[in-house]
Amino acid sequence: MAGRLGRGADQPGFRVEFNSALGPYKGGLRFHPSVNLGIVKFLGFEQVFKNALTGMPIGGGKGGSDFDPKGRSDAEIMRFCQSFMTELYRHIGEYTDVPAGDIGVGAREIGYLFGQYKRITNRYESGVLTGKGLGWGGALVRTEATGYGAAFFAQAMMDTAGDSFDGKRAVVSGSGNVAVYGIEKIHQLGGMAVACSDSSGYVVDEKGIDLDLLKQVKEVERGRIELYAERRGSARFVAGGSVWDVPCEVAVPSATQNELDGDAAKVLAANGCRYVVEGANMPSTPEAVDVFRAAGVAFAPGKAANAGGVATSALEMQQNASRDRWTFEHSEAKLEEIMRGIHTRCHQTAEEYGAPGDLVLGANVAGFLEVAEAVHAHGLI
Ligand code: NDP
Ligand code: 8G0
Repeated sequence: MAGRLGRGADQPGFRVEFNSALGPYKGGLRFHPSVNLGIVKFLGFEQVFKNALTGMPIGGGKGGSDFDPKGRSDAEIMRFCQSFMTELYRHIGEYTDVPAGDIGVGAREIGYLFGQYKRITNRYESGVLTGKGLGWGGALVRTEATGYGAAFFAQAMMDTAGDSFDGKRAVVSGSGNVAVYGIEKIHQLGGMAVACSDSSGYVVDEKGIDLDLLKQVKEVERGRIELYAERRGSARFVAGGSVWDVPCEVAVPSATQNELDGDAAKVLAANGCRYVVEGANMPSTPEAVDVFRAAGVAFAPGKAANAGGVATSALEMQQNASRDRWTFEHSEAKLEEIMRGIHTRCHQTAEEYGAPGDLVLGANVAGFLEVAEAVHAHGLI
């Protein structure tokens, strides 16, 4: 089901409820000028199989608007979130459809959306949204989960290859939620991220990205990535260009769809890249995936590698339902276990279906079978 939200044709909003065989529709809301119904549908479709791979009871959906939050004041953001929820509230609920953030929608926006839902419905329904603030129903590790999860997934790939993160150079595109916490966990696991980006260009820092500075620039000041290079002697900023020109052994595309094309993939492979782990949703074009396959670069599709975010949202739902709060350590251990489980499942399914090492096939087959079996069990519609 696709819904068109918002008054007036100038600011459309969407929620695509794709499949609820395994649980309530679940997936993020994106505010970005590129958003249209086609993009929301593809993201919702992918979400169905990703959510199945997590092993958690969640169906798949996605939503958003072409509203551009860049340069808007807090008050403008709040008013847009309130308008959006004034239409969306009738479609969602703890047992129906549970949105969260995505590009352009973080903890601030989830707060405004939750406040409006509560105002309209007169219900404190914690489980209606995930990614909530820690003081009012949010879960520890949800903020870090997607980036941390992608790094755990990369580590599982390396373990299988008898390899490790030790001393490896990584390039992580984007500098938003997924990128920042991907870099944090890569550093904790012994790797070194040397470049990241935003839509204006990229920075290269041969001493390794300084995370405190990156968080200050992107999370606190909501500034452009160029500011990072201005404040850090070892870094330089490249306006425009491709972050994939920076040599690395591990590439973690964590910005947006189609950001890594066939040409970029050839450059990465020629520079010795050995692992590509998608933090974003479908950042690699089909041509890029073909290049990686031909060059023997290990490749993890987003529906497996970035599933830690939505899996931790399901953990948030679990904590809300039981009115419980778990510690950071407990939640992170669960996340690592889930990511290792997804890797094992994709790896084993690929072997079982005659394509050893092909995590794209493994993820698609394993996710599809789980959903198809549930749809079948529920009878014809
Ligand atoms: P954020 O909004 O926090 O950050 C997005 C980053 O990507 C920013 O640095 C942004 O740069 C850059 N970016 C976005 N669109 C473009 C574009 N068209 N061209 C170039 N750069 C772009 O989003 P997230 O980190 O949450 O999401 C990143 C990706 O990860 C998305 O594909 C999302 O769907 C996916 N994902 C997110 C999850 C989560 O839990 N947050 C879970 C699973 C997947 P700028 O600020 O200049 O626009
Ligand atoms: O928590 C979520 O439902 C969520 C939020 C943002 C992105 C995603 C995703 O898996 O792409 C999920």
